[in-house]
Amino acid sequence: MASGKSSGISASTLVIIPTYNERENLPKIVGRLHAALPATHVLVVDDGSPDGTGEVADELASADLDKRIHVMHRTEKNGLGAAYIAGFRWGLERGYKVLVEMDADGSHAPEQLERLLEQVENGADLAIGSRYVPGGTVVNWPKRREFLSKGGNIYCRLALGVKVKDITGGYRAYRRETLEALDLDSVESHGYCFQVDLAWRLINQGAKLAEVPITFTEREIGESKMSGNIVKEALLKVTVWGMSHRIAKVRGVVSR
Ligand SMILES: Nc1nc2c(ncn2[C@@H]2O[C@H](COP(=O)(O)OP(=O)(O)OP(=O)(O)O)[C@@H](O)[C@H]2O)c(=O)[nH]1
Ligand SMILES: [Mg+2]
Repeated sequence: MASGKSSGISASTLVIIPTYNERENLPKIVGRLHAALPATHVLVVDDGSPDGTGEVADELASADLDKRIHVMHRTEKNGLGAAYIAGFRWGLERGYKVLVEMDADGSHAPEQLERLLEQVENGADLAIGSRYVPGGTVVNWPKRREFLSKGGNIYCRLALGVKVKDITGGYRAYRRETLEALDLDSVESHGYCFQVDLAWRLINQGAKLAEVPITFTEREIGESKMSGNIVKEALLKVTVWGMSHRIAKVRGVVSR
């Protein structure tokens, strides 16, 4: 049972879990979430997983007498970004006050969600669970994967001139007004880049971002959906955003 003060806000929190082939992971993560914060609602956004994750999600939903689990079935695998946008819309329409991004693979510990919610309660527009602030850690990551993530974050900081340490991190809590202020229709990024895209838009709109340390654990079951294309997309877009911003600054169009 949650003991901290964010157990209040968790009652109006929607945790969005995008899934593609996560049939073994999904029941575990939802179980852990409800053990940690029983009042939170969950929206599983499944892109027609061939392994039957969508059906597993439906079973979880119908077995939950408290009706906290919801499932959105999409027919095409359209990437993490599109799944989250659809999930945000669904949650905003239903009045949730905080919308959370959480992977299904166990990398984001539900037991640490309270830390993120506390930041939102204390005034953050977006709380990012961070691997790279003091206290943040990564467990069981191959060196190559860690290098890619750390390198990507350093590149983002340099190219965009931002201070956020884990701008690619995907464990997040958004205050609903934060998402309402974004033009979600115009977000086209798919993989990691989606996380950078939203944070970058919010920083430029003057939103208040907070990073809280998390323990990120490599998935034990199932396959990663990371690909070369996801890395390329991020590299290209971040470079373009950074350069456009610099040009706008030189022209005096933006001040930051
Ligand atoms: N609905 C949907 N979910 C996706 C898609 N791609 C990835 N996911 C989910 O997004 C979450 C993160 O995907 P992962 O494969 O773990 O990718 P990652 O965490 O970026 O990469 P790793 O660090 O290698 O695990 C998981 O819950 C996936 O099932 C997609 O196209 N559609
Ligand atoms: Mg993962």
